[in-house]
Amino acid sequence: MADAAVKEQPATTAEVQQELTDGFHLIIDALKLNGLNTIYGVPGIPITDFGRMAQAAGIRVLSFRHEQNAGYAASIAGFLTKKPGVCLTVSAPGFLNGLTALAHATTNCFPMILISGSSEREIVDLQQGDYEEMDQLAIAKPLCKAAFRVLHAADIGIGVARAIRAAVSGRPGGVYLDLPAKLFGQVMNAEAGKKSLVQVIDPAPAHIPAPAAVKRALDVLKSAKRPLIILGKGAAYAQADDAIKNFVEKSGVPFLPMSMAKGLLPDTHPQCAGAARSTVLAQSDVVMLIGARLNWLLSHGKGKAWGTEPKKFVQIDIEPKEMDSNVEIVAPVVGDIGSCVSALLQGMGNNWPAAPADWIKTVTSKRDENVAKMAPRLMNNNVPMDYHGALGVLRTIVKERPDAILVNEGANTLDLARGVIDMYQPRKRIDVGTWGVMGIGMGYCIGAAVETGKPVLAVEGDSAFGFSGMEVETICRYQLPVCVVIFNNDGIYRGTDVNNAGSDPATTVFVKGSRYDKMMEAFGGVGVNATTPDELKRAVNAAMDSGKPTLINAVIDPAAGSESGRIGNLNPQSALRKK
Ligand SMILES: Cc1ncc(C[n+]2csc(CCOP(=O)(O)OP(=O)(O)O)c2C)c(N)n1
Ligand SMILES: [Mg+2]
Repeated sequence: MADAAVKEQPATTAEVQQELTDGFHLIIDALKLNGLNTIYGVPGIPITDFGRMAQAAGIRVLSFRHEQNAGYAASIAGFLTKKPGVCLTVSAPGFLNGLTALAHATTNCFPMILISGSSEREIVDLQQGDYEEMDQLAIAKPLCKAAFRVLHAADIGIGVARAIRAAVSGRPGGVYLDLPAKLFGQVMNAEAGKKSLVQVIDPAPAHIPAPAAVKRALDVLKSAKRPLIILGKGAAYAQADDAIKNFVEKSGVPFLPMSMAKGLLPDTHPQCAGAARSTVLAQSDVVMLIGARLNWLLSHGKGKAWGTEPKKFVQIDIEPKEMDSNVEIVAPVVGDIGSCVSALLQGMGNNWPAAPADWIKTVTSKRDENVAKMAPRLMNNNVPMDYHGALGVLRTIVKERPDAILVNEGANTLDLARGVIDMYQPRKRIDVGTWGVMGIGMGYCIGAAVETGKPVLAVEGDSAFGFSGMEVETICRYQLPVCVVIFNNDGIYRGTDVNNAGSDPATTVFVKGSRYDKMMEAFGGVGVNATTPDELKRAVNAAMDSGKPTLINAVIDPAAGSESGRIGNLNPQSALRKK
C-alpha cells in the first residue's frame, strides 16, 4: 500500500517529469507500438484526459454519442482490417453500453478490444458504492473471448499485448481490457516503462492444415455429383481473395456466398448460385464450407431446406470445435482460411476434373430463371415505392460504384436488399451478422468510412436506423462520405398495424410520414425526401459524387413488407390466438 501511495505521487519538477512516464502515456505508447492508431469511444471519467492525450499523440480518437455505436464501429474495423478495433468507454454504464458490441464482435468472430476505465478496486471489491461501481471484468468474461485487468503501470505493455493476441489469433473475437482509474496516473521510470512495452510478434500465426485433412477434403469433393461451395464471412475476413477465387474457379463448383461473403467473387460470376439458393441447398450431395458455420443461417445443416438426399459436409475453419457442431463433418480441415485454401489449390494439381455438367446446367438454369423473374419487379416505378422499385435503383448504383461499402440492416430492408443488390468486390457488404442485430448501422458506416476511406452507402429500415440514428451528428462532425438511405415504411416490418384494444398505436408502427432527412439537416448534412425511384437515384448519385454526409428519406409503401422479412417462420405461434 505504501509503495502504491509513493508511486501515485505526481512528479513535482520538470527534471523529474522528464525521467518519468505514467499509465496514460504507456497505454498510448503500447497501442501505437502495435499499430493501433484509431480509437472509437465516448469520453468521461476516468478516460477523458486519456482520449485527449491519445489525440495529441497522433491517435485518431473518434468521439461518439453512444458507446454501443462506437463499439460496433470498432468491431467492423476489426473485420475490415484484421487488426483489433479499439473501443474506449467510461465505467459501469459506458462499459455496459459497449459490451453489446463486444459480445457481437465475439459472436461474429471480429477482433475487437473494449477498453473501459473502471473505478477503485478496493471500493468495488468491498461493494462500498463507488462512482460508477461495477465488477466489470467479471461481467465481461462470459461475453468475450478473453478479459484482462491491468493494475500496475509496468504491466500495461504485456496487458495490451495479451489483448491484441487474444483478439486476432485463432478464431478472432472480442477482448475486454479493464483499466482502473488509478492506473492512468501511476508513474514509473520512463526508461523502464519503454522497456516494458511489447510489440506483438506474429499476432495471428498461420495455422497450416494437415496434408491428410486436405487430401481427404479433395477426395470427397472429387467424388461429388452435385457439389456446392459455401463461402462465409470468415472467408472474407481472411483476405485470401485471390486464392479463394482461384480455388473456386479451378473447381468449377457452384458457390453460395453468405451475406458478408458476397463480392468475394462477384455475385454475377457464372458459378454464383446465390439466385438458386433453395435448389443448391436441397439438391447438393457434397457441401464444402469455407469460413461459414452451420448455424441458424444455414438451417443447422439439416431439415427441410437441405432436402432428403444424404449430404457430405467438408468444413474449413480455424476453430476445431466448430467441426460436428450440428451435423457430421466427413472432412474437417482445420487451419486459417488462407493456408487451407492454398493447400487445397495446390493439392488439386493440374488435372482436376470439370464439375459435373448436368449439375451445373441445373443450377445455372434455375438461377437464370429466378433472375429473369425478378428483373421486371426491380424496374417498377410504383409510387409510393415498394422495396423492389427502390432496391432496383440502388442495385444499379452499386454496380456502377463497386468500391463503395454497403451497410445494411432492417427486416424486409435487409432480406430484400441482400438478395437484390449484387456485390462485386470482397468485404464491401457489412450487415447485421450472426445475430441479425439492429443497431449496427451508423457505427458500421463510421468505422467503414474511417478505416477504408471509401464512400459508404447505408440501406436502413426506419426501425433499424433508430437504434443508432443520433450518430448522424458524428458523421457530420467528422465529415464522413456516408449516404444513408432510410426505407421509411412507417414502422417495423409494415406501417399498417392497428391496435384495436385501446388508443395507443400498435407496437410495430411509428409516426406516419416521419421526415428522417430533417435529422441530417439539423447537423449541416444534406437531407432529401425521395418519393419516386427517379428521385432516389438522383439523390444517391449526388451524395456519392459529393461525398457529403447525406440522409435520404425513401418513402416506401407501408403495406409492402412482410412480418420479420424472410424469417417470419421463426416467430413462435400462440395456439390460443388461432382459435
Ligand atoms: C437489437 C435488436 N432489437 C430488436 C430486434 C428485432 N427486430 C428485427 S428486425 C427489426 C426492425 C425491422 O423494421 P425496419 O428496420 O423498419 O425494417 P422493415 O422490415 O420495416 O423494412 C426489429 C426491431 C433485433 N433484431 N435486434
Ligand atoms: Mg420499416
